[in-house]
Amino acid sequence: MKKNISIFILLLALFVEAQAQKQYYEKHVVFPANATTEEKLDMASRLVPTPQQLEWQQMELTAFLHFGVNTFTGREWGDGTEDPKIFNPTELDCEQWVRTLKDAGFKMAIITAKHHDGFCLWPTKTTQHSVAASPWQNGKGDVVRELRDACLKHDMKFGVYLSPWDRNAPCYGDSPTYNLFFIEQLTELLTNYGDVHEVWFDGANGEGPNGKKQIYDWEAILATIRRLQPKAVTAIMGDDVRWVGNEKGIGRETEWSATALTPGIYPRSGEQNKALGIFGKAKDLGGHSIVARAAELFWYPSEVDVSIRPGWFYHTEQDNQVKSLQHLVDIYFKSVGYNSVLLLNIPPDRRGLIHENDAQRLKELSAYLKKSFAQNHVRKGRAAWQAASGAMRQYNVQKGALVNTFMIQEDISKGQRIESFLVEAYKNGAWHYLCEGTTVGYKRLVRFSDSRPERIRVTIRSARGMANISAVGLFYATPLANKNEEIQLSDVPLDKWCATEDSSCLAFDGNRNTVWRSPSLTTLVVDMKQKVEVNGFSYTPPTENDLTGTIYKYTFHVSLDGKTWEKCDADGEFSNIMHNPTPYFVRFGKTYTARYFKLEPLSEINGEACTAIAEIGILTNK
Ligand code: FUL
Repeated sequence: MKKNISIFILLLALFVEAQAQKQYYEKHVVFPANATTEEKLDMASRLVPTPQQLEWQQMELTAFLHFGVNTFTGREWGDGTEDPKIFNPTELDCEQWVRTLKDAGFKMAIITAKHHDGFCLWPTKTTQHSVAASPWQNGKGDVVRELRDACLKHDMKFGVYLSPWDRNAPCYGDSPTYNLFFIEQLTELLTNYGDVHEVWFDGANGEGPNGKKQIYDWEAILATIRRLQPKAVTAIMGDDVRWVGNEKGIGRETEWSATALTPGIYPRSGEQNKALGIFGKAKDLGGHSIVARAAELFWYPSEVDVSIRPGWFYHTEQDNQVKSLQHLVDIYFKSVGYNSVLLLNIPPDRRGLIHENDAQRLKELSAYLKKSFAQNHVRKGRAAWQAASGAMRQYNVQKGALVNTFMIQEDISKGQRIESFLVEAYKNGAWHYLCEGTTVGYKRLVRFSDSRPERIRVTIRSARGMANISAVGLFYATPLANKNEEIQLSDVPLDKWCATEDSSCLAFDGNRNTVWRSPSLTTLVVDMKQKVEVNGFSYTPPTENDLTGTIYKYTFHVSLDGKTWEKCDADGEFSNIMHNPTPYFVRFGKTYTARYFKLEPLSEINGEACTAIAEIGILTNK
């Protein structure tokens, strides 16, 4: 009898334990009004991804394909006035895109079905501004379909970027009408092309205070996606995938997928995020103090989007500016290795192909990653480990193995729980510090200098409840030399140049790290001291930290005598410069003979009255 009671109690205890373990919150959790910080952290530890968010995270490498009228105009943001006839790729081959990506280890391709210019890469019924009005395949072509078919054939997941901001649609800004128009476009994309795995809406709207103001009906837009493609994740202006906060390819070392950041599309987001003092670019989105003050949490993991080139669209002059292998590897460690998914943009060229230079770099990247992660030198690194704060586990290491990279993964289907960890190596009879880190999540990679440990021990310094560690690893990633991606910003030597007001001007000292600043919107006038054939210029904004003064709209003028000026035929806008502060190369429609030039800022990125120029250069070569 006594024995039976003990068995019963044991079973009951196991049952209660199992129930407690099982109580997970999928994607969203609301804290009871009187919850203590401990209770909140416990609930936070049981917040888990939806099945599609989990599948998305496991992809690690995804690709963006920016393609459209900008590919043919050389712009980054089209203004919607482009003639659809300019869209005419000569050798478009979506299979080449997908094969290139697949061989490089990418699991999904996301196409800009419509960028801000409003030009649609599929023959939509909603507007004339589409491939149907282009000479490509006599107006019978459909880029979205071709990519879709190639993805199906090569077993690649497929996603669409549909820009909410539309500079072509006449109804943009007439909110109810445009919402219907946008939902109709979305409906076409989500019904006619099979499974869509990610829908990407970006938040850009550069029209500013005097432009058209559109109030989006996010609820109806999201409901459309849930109805038509329930398995798709919605990104950025969505609530499944969060923008990391920059376009440089750099994630956060401390990255909580379980975050207090309310997705921007929820009407309550402004108020809630402000009350918590957090925003998309904030450093900490889910630490103790934030959870303590939050009323709800979201499983809202980070996606790192960055282009393999300086621009998002293909520009011939950037053929030699494809990011170096070293740079891409660094991006990999700071995205995938920082609990994020990497969304790397590889823009097809005017032929409609991934350019040889980009394809070559992708090959190098995949060879490097394959080689680096081919062999886990930790023995039994895949054995599951449940660890509370303070728990420690020793691992044997393959004899004599040289390592410089530590990997640790949590089984996030049971939540993200680790707050910090320490790794030590046993060598020559003693334990030595090897590396440490904060959050883990799906995957955390930490690099350290070369070592040959006999054993390692991993300590979970702090966890929210019981962490579920699914893998621990040690690898060797060959260090790569820092390859200079320095680019030529001016075809005309700068040494004789003179600014009319300031002869030692930092705007043309050949150093991108020094910035010429003015406390007003100031026109920079330069005497090049020689006559040159000018067909463009480059503008480099301050690229680090303080972007204040970055020019958004401008005019550019040239002169032979410094008195009579001619306005050059230029875009007048450094599109997307706020999020992508890299050198901008502007080519004019014609060549001007000039000795003087002036750059007149019309507006600053945040509407401030100040100017900053890190470098300015003159382009002469076609
Ligand atoms: C930004 C856009 O403005 C860029 O052109 C690009 O599409 C990038 C991925 O998102 O917000």
